[in-house]
Amino acid sequence: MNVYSYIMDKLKNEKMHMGLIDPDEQEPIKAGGIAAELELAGSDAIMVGGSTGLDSKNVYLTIKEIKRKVSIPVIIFPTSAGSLSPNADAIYFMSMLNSQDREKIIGEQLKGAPIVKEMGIEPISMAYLIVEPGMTVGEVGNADMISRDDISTAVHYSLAAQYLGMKLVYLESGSGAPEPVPNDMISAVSSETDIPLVVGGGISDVNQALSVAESGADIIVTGTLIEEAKDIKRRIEGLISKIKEL
Ligand code: 1GP
Repeated sequence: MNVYSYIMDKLKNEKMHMGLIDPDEQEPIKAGGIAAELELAGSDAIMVGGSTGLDSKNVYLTIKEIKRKVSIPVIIFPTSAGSLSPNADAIYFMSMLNSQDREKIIGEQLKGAPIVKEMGIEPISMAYLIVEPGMTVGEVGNADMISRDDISTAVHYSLAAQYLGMKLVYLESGSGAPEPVPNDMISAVSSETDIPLVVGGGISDVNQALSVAESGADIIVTGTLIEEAKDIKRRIEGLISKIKEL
């Protein structure tokens, strides 16, 4: 399966939801169960990743269990070149463009590129932009965070990503952020750029997901909401069906 084509084909007709599973948060077998509920709820792909150092064996075992349970694509959302695994369908080959560390912009990618080639995983080039408050990923990534009212900087980074040939742009306010990326920033980036816009961080209910999607996000990512849900399918299926009605 070519995951990029799958994403682009789906986006012709509807918005997408991707559920984020952090391999450090549960045993692989449980991650498989969570993924199965997400697929039943209508999620379009499973992203596997976290903000802090992940052990590649754990990533491998988690993806193995997830793939046993679902047919939707499993995409690595990498922390570093050390957290890659050959059994994923694709990897977001991403650069934190607003990091102050060369390592996060091109260093990990330099280490990861030959591993991705060797493993034969499909790379999907993505700009990763950290918006305040940024939470753990903003800190770990030493991001020169985009202020919540600095819409033009968000647009300029996103345009630069497009002109560099990146396939997706991800506006990230950080896992567990008290609020998602502001709606006016999402709508400005969406209207000024031509590549699909992924938005995540702090989306904790249907209304927030809906306003993020209505503002112009093409792909909505939720992680904490899934981790905290008692009944994942019930909690997520309404959210997914609402964004797909747009
Ligand atoms: C983190 O954007 C994702 O990289 C998801 O954030 O955990 O707040 O849903 P949440």
